[in-house]
Amino acid sequence: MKNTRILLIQPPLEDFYITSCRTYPLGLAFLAGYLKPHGYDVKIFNALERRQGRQIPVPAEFSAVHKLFSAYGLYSGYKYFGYSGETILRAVKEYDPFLIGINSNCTAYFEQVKKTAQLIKKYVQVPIVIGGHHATVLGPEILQLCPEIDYVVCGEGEIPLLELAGFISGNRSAPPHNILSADFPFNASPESAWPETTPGHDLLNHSRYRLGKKNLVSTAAGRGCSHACTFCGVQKVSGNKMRFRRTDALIEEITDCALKYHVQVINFEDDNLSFSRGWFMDFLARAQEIKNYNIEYCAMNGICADTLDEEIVYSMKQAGFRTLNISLIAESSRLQKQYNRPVNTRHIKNAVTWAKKHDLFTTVYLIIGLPGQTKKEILDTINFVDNLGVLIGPSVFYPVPATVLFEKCVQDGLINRNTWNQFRSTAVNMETEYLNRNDIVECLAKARELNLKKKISL
Ligand code: B12
Ligand code: SF4
Repeated sequence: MKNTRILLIQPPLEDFYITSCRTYPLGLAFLAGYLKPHGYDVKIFNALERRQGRQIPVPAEFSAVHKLFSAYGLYSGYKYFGYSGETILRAVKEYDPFLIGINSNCTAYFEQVKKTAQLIKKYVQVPIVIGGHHATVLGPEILQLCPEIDYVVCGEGEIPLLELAGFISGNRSAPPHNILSADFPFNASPESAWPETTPGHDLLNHSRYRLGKKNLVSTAAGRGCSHACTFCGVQKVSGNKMRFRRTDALIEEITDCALKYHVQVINFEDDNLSFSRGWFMDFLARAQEIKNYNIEYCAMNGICADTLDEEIVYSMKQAGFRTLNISLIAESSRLQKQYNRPVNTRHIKNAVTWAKKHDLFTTVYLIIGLPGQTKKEILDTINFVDNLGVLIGPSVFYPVPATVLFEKCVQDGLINRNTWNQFRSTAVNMETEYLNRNDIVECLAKARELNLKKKISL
């Protein structure tokens, strides 16, 4: 009998921290949800479902920042998160797939993708394909660096992976679209096609994904973002044309999750969930119709505050949202313009006013250490958010390959494009004429301290 098994792997990672409530392998779940009705058996192995980290020695390139973190009481050390290589290898041997897919979204974690591919290929001769943001933007370099990886998918993976599976199993003779490999020339599909599909939540172990005591599922209602913030990599994978799923399908997915897996929290990982007012209001109205399932909604990736109005915020509350996460990035209008941000302080103030009125717990995200940003501008942003009486969500700037800002940082000599494992917040790897590492970590600690005080008084 023909082998129709495809194994999709979320590899382990090494860092100072992990966001344990957001380890749901959503990209892989979407791929599985698309492949299964086409006759393939699919298994998802999420190494990160094992959330406890194992302390490992701090790599030399992070020892300076580690000392700084310790001085400010941030992070408890450098860790390996996820199942071991042996466990991954055992899962591969047991399942015996004809094709293996590995997620490679983050450039900083490519080393673990490479190690996983190398370990598998040492013992099992199965074609390996990777996809995700990192794979999309650095395909040629990846194939050169890691011959154990046979194929690299660029962009959304559903159609290319299905075509590749058909090609490898002999059901298709034409080379698949949007795939780099030594086997065939690159065959770009002009359309960034997303065949609407529902993630394969049935393949995941739902006791592993929790928010507090509640089972959590992540999903996405749409793809793409029509904005073009210069630091953001979203468009490279999903383009700038917003596409939303049918609300019927989404409501069915949510009801299914509630009934079959006792899910009580649905987390949207969309980049622009409220972009279309009509679509969003329709969804919120439909969500109110299924309130008997007691689902709590959240959008941890953030909602664009410029798309909100009081009626939307009220309807979010009515539907089951308890939190509102919005991104300001920087308070200064000069920086907002420089980074092409659609959101300004007026949008944030309005959203916070409505959220308070309708009792949504709000977090405002901001970035510390952007090129061109001064220490005063960071502290002004922190104080602006603090004075609104909401939680501050600080993130240290990390350069994302193939973005406008990344190229500018390389040009200005601020970063080296080849230091892949540095492109993460915790590397704090970019000092500018206005900011050194100490300033950045000091500001991060300041934001944390203000949050702690607020939590005590809330
Ligand atoms: C949700 C999210 C997270 C979640 C984790 C999600 C998870 N469980 O893996 C959290 C919040 C933990 C996270 C953290 C980080 N993230 Co993040 N994250 C995202 C976000 C917003 C959405 C990802 C998602 O689920 N999309 C929805 C699914 C359906 O799409 P997808 O994952 O892209 O999958 C599709 C394709 O990529 C492709 N594909 C994906 N995998 C595979 C595998 C195969 C085999 C194939 C064929 C195809 C394929 O097909 C899928 C379906 O079409 C993206 C931005 C974005 N919109 O892509 C950033 C993004 C992936 N993150 C990014 C980064 C850098 C990080 C951090 C490293 C930043 C930091 N703090 O240093 C941290 C990691 C910190 C840590 N220690 O955990 C960058 C990656 C850029 C890069 N090249 O490095 C992105 C692109 C955001 C950006 N700044 O532009 N992230
Ligand atoms: S609005 Fe958000 S998702 Fe869209 S380009 Fe800007 S940062 Fe990226």
